[in-house]
Amino acid sequence: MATRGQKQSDEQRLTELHDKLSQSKRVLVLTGAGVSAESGIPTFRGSTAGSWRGFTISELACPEAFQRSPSQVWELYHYRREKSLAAKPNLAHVAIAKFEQFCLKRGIDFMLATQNIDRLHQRAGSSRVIELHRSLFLVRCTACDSVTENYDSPICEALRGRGDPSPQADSTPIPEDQLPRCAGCSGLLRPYVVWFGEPLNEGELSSVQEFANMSDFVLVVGTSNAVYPAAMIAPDARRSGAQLAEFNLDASCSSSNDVSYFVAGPCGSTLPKALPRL
Ligand code: BJW
Ligand code: ZN
Repeated sequence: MATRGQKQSDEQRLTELHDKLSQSKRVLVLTGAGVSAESGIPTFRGSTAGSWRGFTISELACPEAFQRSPSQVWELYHYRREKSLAAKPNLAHVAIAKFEQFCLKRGIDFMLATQNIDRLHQRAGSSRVIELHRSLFLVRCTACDSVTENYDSPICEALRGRGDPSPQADSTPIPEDQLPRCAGCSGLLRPYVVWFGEPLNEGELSSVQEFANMSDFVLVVGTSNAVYPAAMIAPDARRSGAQLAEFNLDASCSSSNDVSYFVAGPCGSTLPKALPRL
């Protein structure tokens, strides 16, 4: 437990960070699953991790799993789509959106890059979000490759009521012709997220890397920084001269051993104190 003296110095550090951010010229915010944890969306790793039928994310978020069982992978993503649609942005998403407005007004270059696929940043009012791992609400046809946005709930009738995360849930495979299909060619659709072994959008990734490497500050929020290439962004920026400020429940998953500010605690409470707003 923090002593009174330590609490005071934590507050002083937050005020110092707040002042430095208002004087910055360029700031990148990089977020991960922890930013949505207070909206009720489970993380993949750490104390807030959720589990879907006992699988780890790397067992299901890969092309091989979709090839083996498109029904199982669609159940997982249907469950996560419905959960995200029902969730509301929390105080952390709002603080980031307000900070963007502040930066715009003050002439500070601002970029938000997220590993999240839930679109809660956009719903909180962030205007331009780079979605490094794309989105739950994009689908791609496995036959004609067309990519479309899709917010249908459920995405197809056969998935209605399916996707229960409990290991005892009904896992009878849904026939492929009843899974989400392409409106153009009737091919099987897949969730258009970045799975393990798949490349991120090269142009977007390099624009984030370039921006990070020229930033005064990189704010690393709610990520275990365990998944590449996103995990390289903050340490590379640090080597290029950016200061890092990290917001996480747990100090052990730091993005670099050279973090200027480590702000421990739920980011829905810490970010509103650290980020300037109008
Ligand atoms: C709070 C909080 C609160 C909680 N407040 N904090 C180099 C070295 C080793 C391996 C590799 C490498 N390069 C590539 C690899 C392989 C692989 C990889 O990184 N593996 C690692 C596991 C080692 N990477 C890839 O395969 C990537 N592709 C690639 O590199 O392609 C190369 C290529 C080039 C050319 C041709 C072909 C290929 C793709 C990675 C895609 C990962 N996608 C996933 C799943 C898909 C989307 C989805 O279904 O969601 O994305 S994995 C999963 O992890 C998801 C997340 O976006 C990602 C990151 O997780 P994140 O956001 O950090 O969440 P958590 O849960 O890990 O952490 C949450 C944190 O929040 C915790 O620290 C908590 O403490 C904290 N927290 N509540 C503040 N309230
Ligand atoms: Zn098609």
